Amino acid sequence: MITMEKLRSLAESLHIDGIGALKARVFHELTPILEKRLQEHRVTAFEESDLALRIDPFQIMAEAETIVIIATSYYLNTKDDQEETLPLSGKLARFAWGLDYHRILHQQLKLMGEALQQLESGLLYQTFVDTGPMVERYLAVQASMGLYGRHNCLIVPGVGSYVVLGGLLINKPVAGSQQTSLPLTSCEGCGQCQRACPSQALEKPGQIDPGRCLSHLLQQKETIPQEMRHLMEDRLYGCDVCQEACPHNRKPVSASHPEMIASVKQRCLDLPHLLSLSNRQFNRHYRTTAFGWRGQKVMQRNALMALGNSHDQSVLPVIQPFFQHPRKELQEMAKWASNHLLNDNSNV
Ligand code: B12
Ligand code: SF4
Ligand code: SF4
Repeated sequence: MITMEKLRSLAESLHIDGIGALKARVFHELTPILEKRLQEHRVTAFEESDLALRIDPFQIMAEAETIVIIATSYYLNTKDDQEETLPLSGKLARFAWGLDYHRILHQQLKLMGEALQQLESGLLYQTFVDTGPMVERYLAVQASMGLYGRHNCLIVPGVGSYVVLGGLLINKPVAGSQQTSLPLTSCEGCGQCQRACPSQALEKPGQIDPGRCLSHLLQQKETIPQEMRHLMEDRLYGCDVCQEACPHNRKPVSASHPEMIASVKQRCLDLPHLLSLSNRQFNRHYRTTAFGWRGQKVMQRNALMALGNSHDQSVLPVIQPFFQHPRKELQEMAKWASNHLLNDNSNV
C-alpha cells in the first residue's frame, strides 16, 4: 500500500518541496466559482474553456483513485549571485529565469510514477503541469499542501509561494491522504500584496482582474491597452511584485532541483539583441525556457514597450525600423514606444 510517508520520502529524493494527496472526485464546488469568473470576464486564454473538464479528473484518467500534487521551488537567492546588469535590459519574472519548469516537473512526476510502479503492480499514472484542465492551486489546497494567499498564489507553509505545481493521477489509494481541514487563507490583517500591485489587479481578494494584471497582459497575444503600458516599466515576461511583498516569502526555501539551479540562463534579456533575432534564432536561443512557447513576436512586442519606458531617447534607432515591420502589432507598439519617449520629459 502506498502511504503518505512513502510519498514524502520520494518527494525529498526528487527535490520536490511540497507534496499532498487526495482521493479523486469531481470538484462540483468549483463550478459556481468558474461560472462567476466567466460572467465577470475574468477567464484567460490559458485556461480550458470546457468547465466540465476543469472539475473532473476522471476525464483525464477514468480509473483515477488518487490525485498527488507536488510543489517545486524556483526561488534563487539573487543576493548570493552576481547580478547581470545590462544597460538596456528587460526583466523576467523568477519563474522564467531558467529551464522551462514544465519539463522539470513532468520529469519529477514521471520518476515518481515509475518509483510507485515498483511498489505496486498494475499502477497506472498520468502527469499534468499547468497546461492541463485541472485547477491546480485548488487541488493543492484540498490536498492540505498549502493555503491560498490574497495574491491568489498558493503558499506552502515554511516554503513560501515561489513554487510551481504539478500533479499525478494514479489508480491506487494512498493511505493517510486527506482532504483539507486548513482555513482558505493566511492573510488576516495584511493586504500588502494588494497595496504593492502596480496596477490594482487584486482589488478583490482572491479575484485577480486579468485585464489589469501585468503578468497576464505580458503573456497574452492581444493588444496591450495603452493606459497599462507605462506600468510595465522594464518588464518582459511575468510579474513578481505581489509575491515579493508577501511576508510568507521573507525566507523562502531555495530551489534544490539541480536543473532548476544549473539551468539559470538569464534574469533579464538584452533588448536590442532580442529585437534583432529572427524567428529561427529566437527559437534556437529560447526554446527550452518558460517563455519560449510564447514565441518571438510577443517577446519583441514586450521588448519594444520596455524600450518605450526606458526614458532614453538614444534607443530610438532600435525602435524605428519596426515602423515598417510586416506585423501590425509590432508596428503599432514601435510607434507608441517612439511617441512615448519623444513626449517624455524625464528622458536621460
Ligand atoms: C490562468 C493562469 C494564470 C492567469 C490568471 C491567474 C489567476 N489568478 O487565475 C495569469 C496569466 C494572470 C497568471 C499569472 C501567474 N501565474 Co498562473 N496559472 C494560470 C493557470 C493556467 C490556471 C489558473 C486557474 O485555473 N484559475 C482559475 C481560478 C478559479 O483558480 P485559482 O487561480 O486557483 O483561483 C482560486 C481563487 O480565486 C480562490 N478564491 C476564490 N475566492 C477567494 C477569496 C479569497 C479571500 C481567497 C484568498 C481566494 C479565493 O479560489 C479559486 C478557486 O479555488 C494555472 C495552472 C492551472 N492549470 O491551474 C497557472 C498557475 C496558477 N500560475 C502560476 C504562476 C507561477 C503564476 C505567476 C506567479 C507567474 C508570474 N510570476 O508572473 C503569476 C501570478 C499572478 C497571480 N497573482 O495569481 C502557478 C501558481 C503557483 C503558486 N504558487 O500559486 C500555476 C499553478 C502554474 C503551475 N503549474 O505552477 N496565471
Ligand atoms: S502579478 Fe503583478 S500585476 Fe499581477 S496581481 Fe501580482 S503584482 Fe499585480
Ligand atoms: S501579502 Fe499578506 S495579504 Fe497578500 S498573500 Fe501575503 S499574507 Fe496574504
